[in-house]
Amino acid sequence: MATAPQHLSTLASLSREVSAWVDEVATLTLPDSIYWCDGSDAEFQSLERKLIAAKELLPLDQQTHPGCMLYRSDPTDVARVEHLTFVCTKQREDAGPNNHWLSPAQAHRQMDDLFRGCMRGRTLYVVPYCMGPIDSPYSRCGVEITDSAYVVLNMKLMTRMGRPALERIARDGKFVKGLHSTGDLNPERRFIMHFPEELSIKSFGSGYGGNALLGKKCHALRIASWQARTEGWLAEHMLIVGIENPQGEVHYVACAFPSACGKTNLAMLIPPASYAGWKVWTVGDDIAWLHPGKDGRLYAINPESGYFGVVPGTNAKTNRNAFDTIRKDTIFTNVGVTADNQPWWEGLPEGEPVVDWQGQPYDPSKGPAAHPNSRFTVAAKQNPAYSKLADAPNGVPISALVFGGRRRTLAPLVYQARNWLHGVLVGAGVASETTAAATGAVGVVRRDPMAMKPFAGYNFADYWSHWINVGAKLKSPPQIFHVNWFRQDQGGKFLWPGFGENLRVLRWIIDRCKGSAGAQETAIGYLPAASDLDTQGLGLAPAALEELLTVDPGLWKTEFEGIGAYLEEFGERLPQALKGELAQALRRVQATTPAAG
Ligand code: GTP
Ligand code: SPV
Ligand code: MN
Repeated sequence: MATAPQHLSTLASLSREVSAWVDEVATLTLPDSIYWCDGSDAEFQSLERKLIAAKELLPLDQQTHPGCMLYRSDPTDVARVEHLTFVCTKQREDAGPNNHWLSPAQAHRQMDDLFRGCMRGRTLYVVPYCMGPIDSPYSRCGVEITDSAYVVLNMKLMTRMGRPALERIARDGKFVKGLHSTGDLNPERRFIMHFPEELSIKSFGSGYGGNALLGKKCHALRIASWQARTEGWLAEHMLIVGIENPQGEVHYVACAFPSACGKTNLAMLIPPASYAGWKVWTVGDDIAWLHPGKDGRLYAINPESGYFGVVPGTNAKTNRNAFDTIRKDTIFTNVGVTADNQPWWEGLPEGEPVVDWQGQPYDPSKGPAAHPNSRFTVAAKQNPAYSKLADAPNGVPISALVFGGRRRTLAPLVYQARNWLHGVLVGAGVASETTAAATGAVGVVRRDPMAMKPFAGYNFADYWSHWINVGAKLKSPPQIFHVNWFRQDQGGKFLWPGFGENLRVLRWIIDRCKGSAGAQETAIGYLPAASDLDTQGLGLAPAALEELLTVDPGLWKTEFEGIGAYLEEFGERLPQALKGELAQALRRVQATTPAAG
C-alpha cells in the first residue's frame, strides 16, 4: 500500500480547481509525495542539489561556467517524436490529415493505463506556469504535473513559473492541464496526446524537450493554436526580433522557420562589422502569439521566458550573443565534456572532448561528441540582446512576417509575397529538409507549412482559413516574405554566408515594408535585383549572388504542382481563396516557362 501523499505547501490552498485536479492525478499515479513549486531561486537550487546528489545532474567547471550543469537524457530519448504525438478531437476531421488522431475516449483510456501507479516511489511536482508576461491580457496559464525534477528546472527557466502563475490561475479560473511522467522511458510506451477541446495534455515515456516541457510545443503551440482560432489570434512557431537602424528606428519582424533552421540564431543576430550603429533586440526565439491590435496592426508577444536552443554550431563567430548567454546558469543536455570538465560540442573552435554525450570515452569513429539535437536551457534575460519590450504586456508591432526553410535548391535567398493572401500561400507551400530536432531521417525535404507541421493543433485547412481571416481584420497587415539561408552550390557549399550577414536581407525586407527598396517582379513574387541588396564587403562571387536570386520557372512549376497535390489532401475544407491563389501562381509561372521541345 502506498502511503498517503503529503501536500508540502500552502500553495495548494490558492486554487481549488488546481488542487482538485492534483488530487485526482495523485489517486491515479500514486506518488510518494506531492510538491507544489513556488518558482523561487531557493527551490531551484535545492532541486539542483538533489539531482546532483543523485548523479542525474553533473556540475560543469564552476570557474569557467558558473552555475552550469550537464544532463544526459536516455539515449533513446533525445528529440521530439512526431509519430507518437496525437491530437485527440471528437471529430477526426478537426485534427486533420496533418495530425495523428485518436478519439478522446480511447486516448484517455490508453494514457490512464500507462499513468496508473506510475509515480510510485516518486515525487509528483505541481508546476504552475504562465505563458507570456504575467500581467499581459494575451498570456495564458497552465499547470504541468510531472515526476521529473529535471523538467521542473527547465520549466523554471523557460516559463514564468510558480506562485504568481498560480495566483493568476486562481483569478482567471481557467488553465491548461498538462500531465507528464517519464514512465520507464520505453519508446514502445511513449505518447504525447493533446485534447484541445478539454484544454489538456497527457505525455508519457519521454523526458526530453518538446515532449516533456509541456508549456512549450504542447501548450504554447498545439493547444494555443486551437484557442487562438476560437479567439481570433495566431499561435506560431516564430522568432520575434527588433532591428534598430542607426537613426534609432526599430522594426519588429517575426519569422517562422522549421525546427533547427535558424530561429534562435536570427533572433540573436550580431550585425556585421560594416553595419555600425545597427542593433538587434531579441523578443523571442521560438514561439510568437500574434494579436490584431486596435490600430489595425499585428502585435506579438513571446509566451516563453527562456531558450531551449540547439547547441551544435554555436560559437563566438556564428552567434556571439548565444555563446555569451550560455556561459553561466545554463543546463546543457547531451553535450560532450573536455578533460577539464567544460561543455564541448561540434562547432566549438577550441577545446577537445574526452567524453561524449552518452558519457562514454569520446571516439570520433562512433559519431559526434555532442548529440546533433543537444540543447541549452537558459533564461532569456541573460541574453545581451534581450529586448526591453520582451515583457511588454501588449507586445511589439510586427512590420514583416517571414517564412523560411532549409532548401539546397529552388528557393531563392529572399522574395516578397504580393499581398496577404499570396503570403498565406507562400507559408502553406513551405518545405524544408528534416533535422535532428525530431527522430527519423535527416535531410529529407518535406512539406512544413508555416513551420507548423509538427505543431498545429487542428486541421491545416481550417488553419489557413483562419490565417486568411486574421489578415482581413488588419488595416495595416505585415508584409510577408520567404527566405532561404541554405541554398548550396554544386559542391554542397552554402552559397550565402548566413548568420550575422542575414541582417543584409532583413534590411531589404524592412526597406520593402517602408516602400524604399527596389525589387523585380517574378513569377513567385518580388525579388531584389542584385543591386537592391547590400552585399558590400561580403566577397560574394557575382555568379553566386545571381544563383541566390534565380527563379527557375520549370522547377517552380513542378513545385507548385507538388504544393497543389499536397493541398488536395485537405479536400473540401481547403479554403477556395487559397486554391484560387495557387491556380494564379501556376498560371504566372507557366507564362514564363519556355515551351518544351
Ligand atoms: P528549434 O529550436 O529547433 O526550433 O530551431 P531554430 O530554428 O531556433 O534553429 P537554430 O537557430 O538553433 O539553428 C539550428 C542550426 O542551424 C544550427 O546548427 C545553426 O548553426 C544553423 N544555422 C542557423 N542560422 C544559420 C545560417 O544563417 N546559415 C547556416 N548555414 N546555418 C545556420
Ligand atoms: C523544435 O523542435 O522546434 C524545438 C525543440 O524548438 S523542442 O522543444 O524539443 O521541440
Ligand atoms: Mn522550435
